[in-house]
Amino acid sequence: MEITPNIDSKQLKSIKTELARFMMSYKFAMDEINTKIDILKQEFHYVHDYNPIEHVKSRLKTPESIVKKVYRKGYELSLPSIKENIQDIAGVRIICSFMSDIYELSEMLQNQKDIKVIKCKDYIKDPKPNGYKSLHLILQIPIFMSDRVEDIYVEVQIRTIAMDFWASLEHKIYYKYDKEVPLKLSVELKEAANAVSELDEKMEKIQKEASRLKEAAASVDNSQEFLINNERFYLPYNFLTQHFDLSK
Ligand code: 0O2
Repeated sequence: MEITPNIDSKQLKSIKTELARFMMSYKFAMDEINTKIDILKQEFHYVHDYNPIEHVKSRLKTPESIVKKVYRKGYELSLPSIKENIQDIAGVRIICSFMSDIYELSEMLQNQKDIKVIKCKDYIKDPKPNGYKSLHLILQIPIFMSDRVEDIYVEVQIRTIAMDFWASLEHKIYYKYDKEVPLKLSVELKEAANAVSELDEKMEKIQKEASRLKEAAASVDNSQEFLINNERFYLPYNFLTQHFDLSK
């Protein structure tokens, strides 16, 4: 026989408020990281003249899946234990164009003063046995609320479009077979992961070559390209050398 604990409406209301406040702090932390990423994206666009971020996805783990993870990992079921042990309640995934963008963005985030880097798992240099590649960061960020400051964990996954394509498909197959993927499919997925890595390396090379050619072209036509407020324009070098202090 199931025993239903006796909770009166006042207690229920107070539990609801506490849970809502708990989840809200993760939403704020996620929003904060998203804003930081958006600023980096815009700044990167100006400095490097291309957009390194294809898109950003974020999600909050549902209370049900938090509780499932607590049981699966054998942690104590209490809010302080959840706060300390479940570090991916707030998750942000950044999809980049090229592999080098991943490390550049990761550095930019890690160098921000209010961010504390708790863990960095580099599944790109050291892929998972199934071929999974991605850079995972567990960051901690202070959230300033009306009556307190909370340090909140956010998991940031950074990967290329190709890595993301592979991971989404693998994730679907993994759940389709209820986590018991037939050997033949695992082998094929591993081969696909190798093809993804080759593609990423090739795209990186093409990108480097394209920027080299662009720089060479700019030096031949004696002008420098500028991108300000999304408008591109060219100024001759002799104008720049005459009118700007280049000794700085
Ligand atoms: P969801 O819905 O994406 O959040 P832990 O997080 O503590 O359970 P671990 O192994 O330390 O376990 O975490 P890790 O390696 O940082 O991976 C956590 C997340 O990375 C997963 O979240 C996935 O999003 C992604 N991930 C890790 N390995 C794989 C993989 O082999 N294939 C795919 N497609 N994704 C992977 P969740 O919790 O599984 O789910």
